[in-house]
Amino acid sequence: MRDTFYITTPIYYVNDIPHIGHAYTTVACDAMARWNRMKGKRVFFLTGTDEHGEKIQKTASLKGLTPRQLADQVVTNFQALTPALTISNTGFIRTTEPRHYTAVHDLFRKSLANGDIYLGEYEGWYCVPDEAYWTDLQAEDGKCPTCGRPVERRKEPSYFFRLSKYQDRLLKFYGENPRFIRPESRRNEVIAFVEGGLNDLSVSRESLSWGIPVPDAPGHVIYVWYDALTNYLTGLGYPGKTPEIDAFWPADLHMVGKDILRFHAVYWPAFLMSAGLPLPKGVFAHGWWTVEGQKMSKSLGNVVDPFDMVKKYGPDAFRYFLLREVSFGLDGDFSEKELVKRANSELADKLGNLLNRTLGMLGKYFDGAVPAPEGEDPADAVLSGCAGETLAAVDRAMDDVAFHKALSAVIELVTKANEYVQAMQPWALAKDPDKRARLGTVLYNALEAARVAALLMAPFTPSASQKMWDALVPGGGPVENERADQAGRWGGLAPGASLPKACIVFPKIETGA
Ligand code: ME8
Repeated sequence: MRDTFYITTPIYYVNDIPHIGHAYTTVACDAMARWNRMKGKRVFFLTGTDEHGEKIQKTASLKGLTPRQLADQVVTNFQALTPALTISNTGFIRTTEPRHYTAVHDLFRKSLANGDIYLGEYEGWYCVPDEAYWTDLQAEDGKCPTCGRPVERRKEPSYFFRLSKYQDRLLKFYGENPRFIRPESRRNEVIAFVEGGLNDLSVSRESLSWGIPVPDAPGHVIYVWYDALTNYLTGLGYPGKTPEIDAFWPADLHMVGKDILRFHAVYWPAFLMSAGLPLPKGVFAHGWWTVEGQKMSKSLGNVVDPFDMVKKYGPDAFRYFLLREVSFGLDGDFSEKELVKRANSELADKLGNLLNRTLGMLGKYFDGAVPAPEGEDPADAVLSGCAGETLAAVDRAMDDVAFHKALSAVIELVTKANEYVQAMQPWALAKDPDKRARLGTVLYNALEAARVAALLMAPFTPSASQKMWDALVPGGGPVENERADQAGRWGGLAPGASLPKACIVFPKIETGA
């Protein structure tokens, strides 16, 4: 098995500030990146901004700015989003960087040279917000089939990519790589789309100046999606023969929203095939959030600002909600009320409470010193068995990009641990000096379950997990440096260690209700 993992977010348009959709993809990638590091892999995690194209040019001119001024202003919000959400990305790419021009030119030239890109004339429809081309049939009512907004008629000389030539090769590739497009339902949609026939794709614009020039063709700029997709290579130093390209290409996972799957699962592999480059191993399309049951839109004024959420609830609760609330891949509804409910009932009442109350008892009965466990009652074996199963369940879930399943498995372990404490009644054991060894074992087991939970939560709630880790493993250093399979094994809590008498990681959120 390759010991590296390359994961990417889409690069975000700089025509507007970040919203929950951006936070969602980035947080999902971060959890995946962190988990793979905890599996001992070397991870490259790329995010960044998509700065060319008609949409950016239009927004800039409305604001009286040049596109570059707009990009330079807005990019700072996306750059600030990563620390705000405790994102562990290793690269950040802007498509206006010179290194990106080099990569796009190289890729484009390869397809020009082999005849896969040719000059023709484009006539059809264009959706500016989606930066997508449509045929008469696709845009039959004058609306974009993806977003429903009006399309514009276009007729201009254009370079085309011979997408039609790749139809069979793409279908063969999907057939041979059933995990390339996930989830399954989306895979079927893409296959049906490709089976329906592929037209050659316009990959340049003459009526636009804000883009990467077509090599040796003054007046033409490269289509923003051709430019944008190439970022995944630029981020590793392509076309240079860098150590990163060697170690990390092809990408393991391009995480995208469902609306931009076609670009990643059809166009991108075709561009790569044409250039003779290895194809990514997977594209996962996640669903969309509505907000309090309504479509999120500026006109409705219900756009969720991730900075706001972090300010109000902290990054851990926000991240937790995003990945816990919906089956990853399906659509979901965002509501602050539900966020607070989940954070209080699962993070504060279950996980936080397990840790804090057990530390409290350890302080009271053992002055904070971890006792050595003695013997194993059936109830102890059930709990340690459950921890082992949880580790395996999280591993499986992450392999399936099913964050909700990973988190519900951890919460299940915590629930079992709380029930164990309730059933063992350490406060009653403490009254009987003959039961001191048993009391020690019970507290050990409860704390050990909290330790395993803290470890397994680290990809999702990194700051809180670190606090829990510091409390349970004094001097243990960064939890993210741990190997899940080793540190997750039952019995890692060190007897004799001196632990704090309290640790509140998830304070209950007051609703005022
Ligand atoms: O599409 N819920 O950038 P972008 C969930 N530049 N996700 C949402 C969402 C919602 N309500 N609204 C948007 C682009 N998204 C291109 C990508 S990649 C080579 C180029 C998601 O800033 C959307 O699905 O418009 C997409 O994955 C992401 O936000 C970025 O959108």
